[in-house]
Amino acid sequence: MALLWEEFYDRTPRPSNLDENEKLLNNFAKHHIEKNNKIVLITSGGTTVPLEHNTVRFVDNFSAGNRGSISAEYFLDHGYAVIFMHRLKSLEPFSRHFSGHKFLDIMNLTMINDVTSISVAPQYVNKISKILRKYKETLKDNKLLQICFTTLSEYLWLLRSACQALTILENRAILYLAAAVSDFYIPSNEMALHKISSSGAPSIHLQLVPKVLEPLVNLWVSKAFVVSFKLETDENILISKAREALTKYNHNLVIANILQTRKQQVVFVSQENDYILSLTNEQIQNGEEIEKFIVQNLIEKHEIWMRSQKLD
Ligand code: 9Z3
Repeated sequence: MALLWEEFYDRTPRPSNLDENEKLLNNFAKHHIEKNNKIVLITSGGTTVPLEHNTVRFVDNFSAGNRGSISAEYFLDHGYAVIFMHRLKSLEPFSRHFSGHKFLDIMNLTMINDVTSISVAPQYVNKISKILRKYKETLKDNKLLQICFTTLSEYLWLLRSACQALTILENRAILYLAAAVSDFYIPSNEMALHKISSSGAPSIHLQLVPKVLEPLVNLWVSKAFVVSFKLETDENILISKAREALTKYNHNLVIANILQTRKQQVVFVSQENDYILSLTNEQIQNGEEIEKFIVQNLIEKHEIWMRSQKLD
């Protein structure tokens, strides 16, 4: 049996940097409500579940952070302010274009008369200046707040605080829950203090994580537009699982995806209907990103939903 979500927060230590993050979140929300902007909270990357307090080993959830970081850039293009809540060292908006060796490949190194200079290789200048211009504009307009988590408990504490900061935006906030969150964990009081000995096969007992989507939708940000993601590896159960989540939590939308095809195809599952969004082979070859279409569709839905609430 999973703990009730209240019991989870009672029993799990509050991260030491949470007060600082709450200040950042509240200031960001206040700034954008004054500017009459909309905000999207994007969660991105996988959570870890430590096996020891002094953590040497942990269980991880799969997510590189592509979905979240790419989507953040498209939301910014559409004028939204973005809270990007991500796993430390997973992909981030803008810098994602330069991750790994790509960063080194774009640089040229020249040495003339013992003077070394570094420049951007000419074939990359257009692309990089576009990204850099958008990044600088985003900073100038204070449109992006980045906060990070590593463990499941850091994620759950931060998520609740971010939701609480967003309540003042009412229906102008979107929650875009793309992080891959562990379903299992070891409660703090059951976790080994030191590195588990390897002198024999350990017996590790994981508990179910309480489903926080329920308080999130009903209590923490009850007026926001909430979108969750459903990840499966078996196509046969994807839609039924997505619909089950939608019925259980009664939020606005579930975006369902299969691990192997997540970059080419997703299914939007809402109270009204299901529909597939996918890239054509030509779009894939042209380097189009499916997040562009996910975000376009979502923003249309958000607009219609906000308008319908005004009429009530
Ligand atoms: C997703 O399904 C994301 O689309 C991916 C993105 C994690 C597949 P990448 O970061 O991958 O681009 O590499 N996120 C939700 C995963 C999840 O844990 N969902 C839970 C579930 O399926 C519900 S919150 O039960």
